[in-house]
Amino acid sequence: MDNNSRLFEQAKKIIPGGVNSPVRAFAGVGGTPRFIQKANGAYVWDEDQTQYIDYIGSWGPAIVGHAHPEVIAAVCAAAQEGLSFGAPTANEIRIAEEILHIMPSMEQVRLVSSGTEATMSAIRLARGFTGRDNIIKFEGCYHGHSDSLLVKAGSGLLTFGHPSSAGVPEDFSRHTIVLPYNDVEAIQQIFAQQGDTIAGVIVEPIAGNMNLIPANREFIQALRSLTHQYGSVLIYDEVMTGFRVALGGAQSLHGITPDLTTLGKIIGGGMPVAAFGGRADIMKCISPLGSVYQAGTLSGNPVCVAAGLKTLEIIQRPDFYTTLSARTKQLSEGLLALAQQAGLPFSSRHIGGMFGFYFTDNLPDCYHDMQNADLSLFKRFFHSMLARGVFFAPSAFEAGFVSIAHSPVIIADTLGLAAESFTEMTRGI
Ligand code: HOZ
Repeated sequence: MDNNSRLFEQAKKIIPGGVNSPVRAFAGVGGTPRFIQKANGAYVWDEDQTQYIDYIGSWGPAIVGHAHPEVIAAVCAAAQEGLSFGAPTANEIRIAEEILHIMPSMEQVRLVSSGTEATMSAIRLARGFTGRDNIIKFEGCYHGHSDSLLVKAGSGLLTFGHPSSAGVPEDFSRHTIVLPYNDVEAIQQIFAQQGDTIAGVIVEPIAGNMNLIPANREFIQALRSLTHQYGSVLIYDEVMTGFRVALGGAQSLHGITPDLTTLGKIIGGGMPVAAFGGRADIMKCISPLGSVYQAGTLSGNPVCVAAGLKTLEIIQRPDFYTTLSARTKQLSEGLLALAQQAGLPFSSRHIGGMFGFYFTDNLPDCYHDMQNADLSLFKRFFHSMLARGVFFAPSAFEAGFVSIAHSPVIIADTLGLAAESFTEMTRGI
């Protein structure tokens, strides 16, 4: 038995499903999860010493490549000074200043440890600020696993075909109104009916949890103007897209100023850091200034903040995003051309350092459209690429991530292997 299989069997006995986060279990594609031993640049190695070109990138954070020497040095230096103090540090001010500079819609920011904490806190804050209970989210968008947000969600919930979670009392979810993504009429209608009960609207402005579906301009503008009109809080969940689709996130591409923004992944550079922030008048409702409570022993952890600060410094170097986008385009358009040559139903899109592909000819615009993608073709492609040493996300519903360490040669290698996989797949159709 190989090491990955042996470890999976061992893990399943003591960890539910053998994993500490569901999508990792490979349940969406079948087979044995790879247990990762180490990672460097664009590559990861499993416990059988097999090398893979990695397009998961720790689900987004690894934008400068795995184990970037400057990030590792910053982490080691911070660790020498102590791992956690439970008291404020000067570097928390530096990273807050950096974040506010990159995302000017944020006038104040608070650090937390995970995207789930960030979105959960933003929702509580929107409710506390407005004194209203209802929130709106969109079908197929995933905002972490807090109770109010686990309704018709994307990511692992789509992967496993249970879009809402058990264990969420109906009393909680009845305050979550779920609408179709990119549907202007639906949002207009609900605001006309009950706009003055709506505390906030939370949206993935470019959804990365139903692969990669951008919100269209009309939809985004409707969200902004309706939330203004009714005094609701517009929350941009940029945990995935922040510093990823562009330095300033999706809001910089849309030219929209949300009231609150949630961040995660890249701001920790591979360590657990996330944040929520926005308008100062709203942020002032947070404890200790206001009555909305939120706290965390490891919030602003010094070692994690050191990794985040160094990562934010690297991504602001000249040409970082032009290079990253060009590499992502090379991959996404290359895959599309090869799949079309092979006569397979396929579509793909890319924004900044993020890409998505679907085994259907028409690019989906919402959760409903996604049902047309052929999941069995995805599974075959996933395994065929994995066997050739390329690691895509083990779910048809997760976006892919390119890092600055993915050189044009590495991407060309990936495309060469994809050509083999597509040819292999056409034999079985
Ligand atoms: N929720 C993440 C994907 N959108 C998966 C996180 C993980 O398994 O690490």
